[in-house]
Amino acid sequence: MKKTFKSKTLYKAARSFIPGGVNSPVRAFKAVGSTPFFISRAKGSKIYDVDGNSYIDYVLSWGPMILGHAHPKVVQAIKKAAEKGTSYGAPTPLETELARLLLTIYPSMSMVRMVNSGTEATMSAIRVARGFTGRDKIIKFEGCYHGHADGLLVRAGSGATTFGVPDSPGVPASYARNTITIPFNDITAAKRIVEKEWRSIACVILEPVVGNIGCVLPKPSFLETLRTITKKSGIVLIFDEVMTGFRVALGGAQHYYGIRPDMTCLGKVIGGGLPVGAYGGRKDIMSSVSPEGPVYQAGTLSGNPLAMTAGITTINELLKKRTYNTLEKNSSHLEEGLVDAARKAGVRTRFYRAGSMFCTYFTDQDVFDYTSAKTADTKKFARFFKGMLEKGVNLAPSQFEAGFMSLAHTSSDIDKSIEAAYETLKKL
Ligand code: HOZ
Repeated sequence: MKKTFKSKTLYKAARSFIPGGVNSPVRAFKAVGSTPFFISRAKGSKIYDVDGNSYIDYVLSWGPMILGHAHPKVVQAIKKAAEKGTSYGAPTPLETELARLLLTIYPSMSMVRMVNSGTEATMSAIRVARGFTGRDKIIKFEGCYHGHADGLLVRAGSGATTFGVPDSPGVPASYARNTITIPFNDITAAKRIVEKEWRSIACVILEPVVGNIGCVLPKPSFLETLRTITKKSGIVLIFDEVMTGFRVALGGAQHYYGIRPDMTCLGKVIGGGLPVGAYGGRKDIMSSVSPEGPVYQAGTLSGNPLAMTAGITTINELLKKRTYNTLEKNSSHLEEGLVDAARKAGVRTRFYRAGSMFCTYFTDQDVFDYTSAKTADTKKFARFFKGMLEKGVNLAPSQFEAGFMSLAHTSSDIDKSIEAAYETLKKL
């Protein structure tokens, strides 16, 4: 058994001061009937806890550490930037440089605004879509999680699904009324609602691959048809690529599936592990953002020099040759191993992967939306999670979160993880 004394003591102390002892719900390990380990440091593919245990990490800060933890170039760049000051609340050339990189890699965006998190990106994008169209309603899909803004916590994924509160108390009914939810991949329902209500619908927002109920892939033509019907009715199509950006492909799911959304939300990776989000899109839409246009959105820490530096350095590393071949090689290695381990151990699972994000569901049914994701046996998942942790492999502590691969994972890390999975699955 791993030592956990220090983590347990720290968790107890944290609970006296912080709700649930954590600053974001899923990381409390409640969904897997356990308590969290407290981190002392992380490097490359590994994360280390205060009790001296090390883990091969597939959480990667929920996605952004695509180069691996504490990448030397990113660390060096942040150190140098910090010496010049940590925040100015005034423009810097770094913001333009990161914006230029993003617009080159995501050509659907002609302009982009930096914010501090994915939540800020999606809530701002929706406000802009509403301001631009003069319409109030939005369409979102069940299980898609777009951060915790009011009106988006309706049938939401991530912690909201994990803890069984997809509709959070505290969200006024009047807000939620403007959010129409549809099952993911249900194009018939989307068509029906758009046909009936398009005059009042500002935008359709979705995670093109749903990372917040595991890893749910779009059915063929789902995204294309959404694109066609939204275009026809002047509805702004927003791709929330906070998870899928730089993960499904360098150019995100929009590049992979060949769809040009009107607006895109990014986060995680573009801050190289520091708090950043961004939203951008068509020039006519983005021109409505203040001070160019009337839609207000602001932030002192937006475009923060440390975050911009970490983002630029990370993206420049990702732009190097063969990066995505390596990510694909690592990810398919893990996929083959995990699928094989489950088969050999006689445990029924469904495995899904989009680029370097993935999920093993403990179900024998195909997973294509929220309802089918919920067929997964969460108790079995919890046993799997704990077994893996005990063997030094860190997965997200919920059946309804994606796993992530990094460039720092070695073949030996992956083989060890597959072996750990087989040993754990055998005993489930
Ligand atoms: N909801 C986040 C992932 N989908 C988890 C954030 C965190 O706990 O850091």
